Amino acid sequence: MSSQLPYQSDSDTPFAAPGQTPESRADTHPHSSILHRRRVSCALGLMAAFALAGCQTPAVDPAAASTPDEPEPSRPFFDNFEGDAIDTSKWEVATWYEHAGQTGTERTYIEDGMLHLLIVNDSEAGVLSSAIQTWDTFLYGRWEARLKPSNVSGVLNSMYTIDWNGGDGTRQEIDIEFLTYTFGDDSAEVHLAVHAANRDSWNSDVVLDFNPSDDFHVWGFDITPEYIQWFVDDQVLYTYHYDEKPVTVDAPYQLKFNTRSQPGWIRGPAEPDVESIYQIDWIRFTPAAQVAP
Ligand SMILES: [Ca+2]
Repeated sequence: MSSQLPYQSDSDTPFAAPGQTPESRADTHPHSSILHRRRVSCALGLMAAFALAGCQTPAVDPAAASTPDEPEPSRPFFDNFEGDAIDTSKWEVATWYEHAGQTGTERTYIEDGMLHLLIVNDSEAGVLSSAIQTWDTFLYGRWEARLKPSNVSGVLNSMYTIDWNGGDGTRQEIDIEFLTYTFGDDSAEVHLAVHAANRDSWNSDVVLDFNPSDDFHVWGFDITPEYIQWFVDDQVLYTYHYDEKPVTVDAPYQLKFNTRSQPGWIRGPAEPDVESIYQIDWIRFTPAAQVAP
């Protein structure tokens, strides 16, 4: 089931902190070299993606890391969120104000091998939220994350791509968004969307026969030169063909998770002082050419 909704981009709110570029990119940083191969569905399209991407080899020298102008689309990415702290060579942890909430490192942390993103409607301080985004940029390939959204009604938990680039990007964006007010007994919706600056948005609410906050599932999307395909575990949720839709994704982007709240669309804020926790066990990017058939 799908429906057209008003523009609801995860990047639709300006980032207010002076001098900060929240969707910024790093100049140098190390890379994960872990590569996993699984699942399939679009090997031919992904092979084409690889051809278009120029068949670059993965970077192994931090000094050769990407810049905003030179994405390295064949580089894999993986984080299992082990240890005591977020790997800040891979991730920029948000500390700015976005989407009507104040993000902060104290609400963005690792515990029991999971990334935790906490949001609370603090009765004194207002909405205190959290967000994290890759330093690196990516293009065609498969994103997968084993995650479990919060069960607190009135918040949004997201996994999305964004070409922000300090405000100068295309703002092309691919979304998976969990609106927790839709969660019920063995039922829910997941909101899928594609946005870009100066383009109409596309949105779809896919009805699920389970509650995503009951257990961990692997959520993700394939991004190819021809289409985007969202999935949960081995189930395809939607295939978005560019030739039938308003936005084509063709620019490098960062991968971001956040949790936020607002009235209206998200039906927030949540009950005062109730902590909402979004957990992510691991995340992986498999470049197009390395997705197993
Ligand atoms: Ca983990």
